[in-house]
Amino acid sequence: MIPLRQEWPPEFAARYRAAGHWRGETFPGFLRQRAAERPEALAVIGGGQRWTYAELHARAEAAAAGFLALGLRPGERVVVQLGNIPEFFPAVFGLFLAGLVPVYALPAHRIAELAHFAAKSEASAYIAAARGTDGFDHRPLARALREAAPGLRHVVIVGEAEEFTAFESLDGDRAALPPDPDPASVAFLQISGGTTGLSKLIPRTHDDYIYSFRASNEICGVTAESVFLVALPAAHNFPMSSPGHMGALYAGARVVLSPTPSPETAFPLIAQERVTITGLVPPLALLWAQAAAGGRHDLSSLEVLLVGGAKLTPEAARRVQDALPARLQQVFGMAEGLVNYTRLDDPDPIVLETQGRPISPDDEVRIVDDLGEEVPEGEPGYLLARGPYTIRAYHNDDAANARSFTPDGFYRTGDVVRRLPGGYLVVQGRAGDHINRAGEKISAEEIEDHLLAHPNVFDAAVVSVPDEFLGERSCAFVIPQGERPRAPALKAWMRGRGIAEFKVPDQIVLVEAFETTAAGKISRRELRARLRARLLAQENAD
Ligand code: OOB
Repeated sequence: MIPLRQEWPPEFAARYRAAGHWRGETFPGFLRQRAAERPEALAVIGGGQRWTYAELHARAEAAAAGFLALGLRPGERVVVQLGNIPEFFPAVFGLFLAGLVPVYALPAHRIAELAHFAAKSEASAYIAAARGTDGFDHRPLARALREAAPGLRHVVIVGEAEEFTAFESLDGDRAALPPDPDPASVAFLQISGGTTGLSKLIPRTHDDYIYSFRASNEICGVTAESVFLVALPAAHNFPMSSPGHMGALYAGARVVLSPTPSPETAFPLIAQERVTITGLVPPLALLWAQAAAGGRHDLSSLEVLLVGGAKLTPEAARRVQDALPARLQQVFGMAEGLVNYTRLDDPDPIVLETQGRPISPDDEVRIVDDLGEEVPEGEPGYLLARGPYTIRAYHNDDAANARSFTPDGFYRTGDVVRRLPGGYLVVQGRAGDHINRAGEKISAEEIEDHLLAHPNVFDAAVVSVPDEFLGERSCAFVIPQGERPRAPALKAWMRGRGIAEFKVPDQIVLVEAFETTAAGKISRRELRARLRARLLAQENAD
């Protein structure tokens, strides 16, 4: 197994420790401590369950002992694909307690993505629910994954497990649990948005990640009295750590799980559980704002609404701020690390028009031009970031590491931003070729690769187009060969490739050829840019 590492140069690590950012805390350690301090306090509410901290800890210990009893060994990686169900927490903390390493898949991922995560992380096990909150049956998917990933020794299923191991049956000897891990070790692998090709794996340490949500709690006002609603998928970095369910559990607060983010599901939960804080992507925030106007549910407990994952325009921000009782807080973050927030006491123009400023005084931000030179304040440039919770490397991907990090350890975010006085950032766009579809990131290259596998596709280029509701949607330009494929059939065929539904192109346009320049062939990036421009010009003309 390729060892998991995330290392900062010793002088940086020493600085982050001396500043009190890294405190030597660990996931198993903090849950145990909360369970000891406030055993009777409610920790997790959802799926008809209400678990106290003591219960959550006991369930996590049973799961941990059960994982070891199956023969899994500390250091092994486990792909976790659980939606917003309470078992997410004993599963994940059970893995932490057993020294196992969760690899967080999203509920929408299918065999193509799962097989990639399993291979890249050398996973030994897969955990899913028999049926997702959307009704999707994960057992056939588990069978396909077993075929695709021969290293996978175990499948654990929440609910009706059929031939697999039932999560509920996990148990074993608590004395077999390993001691708490090294706080500098890798706690889990997050999934990158995948700007180029397939998603990369992001190793995050106990020290760095716990710092990011402990500091987020402070910035977002999360205390033991808070009630955090998980509306977005729990495995995504935003609802996990900004300040997220992990921030909430760290604070000893309550976590409420909404199986879907729709107002119909979430609003009654907010009213019943007196939810104080939650996070949404912009299209959902607008939907909530619209639905709140109906006034059928008491949302008065909502103090803070975080919106991020994709750009919230000032006009949309105002609508959200006006329609909901909560204070709006913009958040601009990335699973690789750097997270920016507008502050709760910032004046309206900052909250409505910027994506916030970094969490930490030790976050270093550089905004540079094509040559890597810093641009003047207020000018747009590429955002580079380095700091106490921003990774220095992806797992097992030399090519991506060479591309994505500067020699002095800054992460190239791929975002184009402007910096205002006070360090506030305004996201202008991005350098890379991905589509940000309502906060879900899609790599153009990955989708083009799938399209090229079709016998009647000669070439394909995938671009983002502005979309009123989604922010951006995907459009695939396809040059046919042989029999002309029809768009619906091509979409259906894409689904058959076993990819997440959000990656299936929203629009398919057949063209005879891609343009070349007088000088000959143009780069893929330039081609995508030209196709996008042509489409927009055409739409405007219509
Ligand atoms: C969050 O994380 P990822 O890893 O899914 O995506 C990161 C990318 C950023 O590089 C940026 O391109 C975009 O998503 N993004 C935003 C944004 N927040 C994220 N673009 C414009 N405005 C924003 N407010 O999406 C994520 C992670 C932690 C907290 C919040 C979001």
